[in-house]
Amino acid sequence: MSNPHLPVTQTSTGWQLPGIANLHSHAFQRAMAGMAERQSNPEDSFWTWRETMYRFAARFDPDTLHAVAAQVYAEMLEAGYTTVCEFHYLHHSPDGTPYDDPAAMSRAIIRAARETGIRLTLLPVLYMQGGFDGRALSERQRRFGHDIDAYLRLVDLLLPEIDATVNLGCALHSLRAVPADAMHALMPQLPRETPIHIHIAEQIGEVQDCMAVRNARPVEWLLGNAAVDARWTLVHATHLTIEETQAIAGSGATVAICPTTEANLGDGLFPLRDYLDAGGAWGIGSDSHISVSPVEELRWLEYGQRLASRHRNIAVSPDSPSVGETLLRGVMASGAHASGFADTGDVVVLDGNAPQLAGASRDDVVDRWIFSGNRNLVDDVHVAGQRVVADGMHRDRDAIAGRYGAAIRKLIA
Ligand code: NGQ
Ligand code: ZN
Repeated sequence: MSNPHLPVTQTSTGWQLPGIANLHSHAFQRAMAGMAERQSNPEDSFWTWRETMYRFAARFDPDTLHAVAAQVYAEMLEAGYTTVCEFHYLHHSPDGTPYDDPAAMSRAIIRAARETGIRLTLLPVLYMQGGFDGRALSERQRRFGHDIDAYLRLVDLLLPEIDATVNLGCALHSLRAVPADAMHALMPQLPRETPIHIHIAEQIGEVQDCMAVRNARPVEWLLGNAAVDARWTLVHATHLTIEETQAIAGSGATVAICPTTEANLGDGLFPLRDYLDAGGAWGIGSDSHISVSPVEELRWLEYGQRLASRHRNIAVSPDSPSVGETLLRGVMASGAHASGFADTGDVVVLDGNAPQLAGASRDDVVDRWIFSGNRNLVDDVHVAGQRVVADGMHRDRDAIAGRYGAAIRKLIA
């Protein structure tokens, strides 16, 4: 069955699809992908990974951040992502002192996006405390921190950067990191259309701490204390009751699911089937960049559900029996709200000569793309009318990889 709302068309060279939005990225973490896969402690978990990540985060400066962001953005484009929502919290110098230009790290991200040609929604992150109990930022967290006034000054510095391919939103790191009164103080000061992103309910420990301090589960608390609507993107939202699952769907918010990172960090499984039944909006993010591939995110989103339910073909609906099409349609429906970019016209062209797509038709090409093989089939990518990837290669692939290699050697020295 073909669906008129999915703009997949056959061209003379291949299959043209809409560009995909990556709803959640911490660009700097690309530089440590694959470097936290050795056991350091029998109790290794999200929280021990976080310590490793903090040690790594402490080494960045604007130049190394720029080099790493350019690399991961070029990889995203080659994989078919045309927009990235960058959840950016490495704001200050390592000891927490702001740079001479307090927006220096944000500008490094913006420069990487402009050079690579990816559409960027920069989400400067508000990060104020080290946990639900209000404890101070740890030494490693100091470079993330702002009070509300300093945060709003950062936003003011960044507003002039907005143009056709750079947008600005706002992020609250998590309920752990932003006290309730600060959240209430900030909300009325944000422009009305601003996308708002927040990490939420990723770990059981976080749910327990929230219950202990705020007397409610994280999603329950957020929905009860903020005017959550389609402007909001809830990142992860892994640990939900059925009531919370349905309430997010009813709010119009988007859930940014990051299947490969959530698997890598041992987070748990998002209740996809219940959420789809409730009509919820969702998209995908590559988050820690343990993988940079919409194919792998969508494939593992479905596979996680199959493994847990011991059934097949979960992400479907009566009028959309194809898993691949259902997934792609979900991702396309959420991009505009989560990123603030509507009707981009950005396109991705899959290699029409790839064996994986031999004899494909409009009705099965998306399923074949997502579920067969591991060769990247993305040939060309056009963003804002520019061809940024041709024959599978980003236009500056080699120069960007060269600068990335030098940055990594500096970071791990
Ligand atoms: C982050 N990443 O901010 O990079 C987080 C870890 C935290 C993910 N949650 C830190 N995947 O949540 O405190
Ligand atoms: Zn994250």
